[in-house]
Amino acid sequence: MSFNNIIVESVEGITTITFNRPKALNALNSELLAEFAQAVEAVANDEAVRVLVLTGAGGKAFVAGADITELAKLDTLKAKVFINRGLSVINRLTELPIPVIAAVNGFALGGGLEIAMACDFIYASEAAAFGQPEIKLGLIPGYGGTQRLPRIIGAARAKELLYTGRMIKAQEALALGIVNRVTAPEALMAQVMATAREMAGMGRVSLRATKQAVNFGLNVDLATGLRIETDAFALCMASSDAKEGTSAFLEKRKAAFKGGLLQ
Ligand code: DAK
Repeated sequence: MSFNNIIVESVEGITTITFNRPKALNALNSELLAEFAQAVEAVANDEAVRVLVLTGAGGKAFVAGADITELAKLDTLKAKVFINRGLSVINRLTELPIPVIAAVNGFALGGGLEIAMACDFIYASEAAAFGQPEIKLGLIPGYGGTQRLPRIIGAARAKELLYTGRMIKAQEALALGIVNRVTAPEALMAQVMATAREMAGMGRVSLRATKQAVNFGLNVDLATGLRIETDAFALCMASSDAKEGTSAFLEKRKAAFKGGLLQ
């Protein structure tokens, strides 16, 4: 597959999608969103992919939001296509059965922050900056910003950022819990890849079950969440990975997870 606005690379089960419109700070236009959706779909259908990483080209931005030039020209019908395309790819990201890491190397604004927040977690470079500036355009976030940001940092802190459109730097994002780790810009991808490799070596079934238990559990009461975890645990026990993981421990060797259910 070849694309005009993204780069897709796979190494040892880790696929990296790089947003690649550096002249427009990787802003999301319709063509980029369509290509991104296609690439995420390919990842979803490829059993060999164990971890997905998202990042931005050009060293200045992850994604500086929706393409404002295009946004300004949308009529109602085109706006609907733009909305659906963006929302469906963001939903697809959260539903992927594998870990997804956002490697934020610069501006993650508007739709860019929303994509990053839909990933499982974010690593950022010291040069990163985050914000939901839609209010300054007379808009509000449209890809989940009013919902995910308060869930991550709390309603009051989220409202301050959403009402002012203020940009925050990586260290503040770290303190707020938006990002898991901040690195020197040149160390970002190595750190991300080290964590990706660590996760890629885990069992596919237990990774998927963990992700689903956390994601579904966040939207329900604790008792229901615990039931979701119990069912997910039972599923793992039926997998060859659980047999391999426990046997490897008892035999004092490294587990070699193959994924898949017991025959
Ligand atoms: N769109 C288009 N072009 C952009 C852009 C963007 N979002 N951000 C930057 N660029 C372009 C600039 O226009 C400039 O192009 P040239 O003038 O060189 O041709 C080039 O990238 C470099 O940018 P600057 O010269 O401005 O660079 P600076 O370092 O001075 O400033 C900046 C960087 C990131 C602070 C600044 O560019 C900026 O404020 N950019 C806009 C950020 C922004 O407001 N982002 C939020 C967009 S709104 C929806 C769902 C979601 C959304 C909408 C609808 N539905 C469900 C309906 C999402 C909305 C958004 O994301």
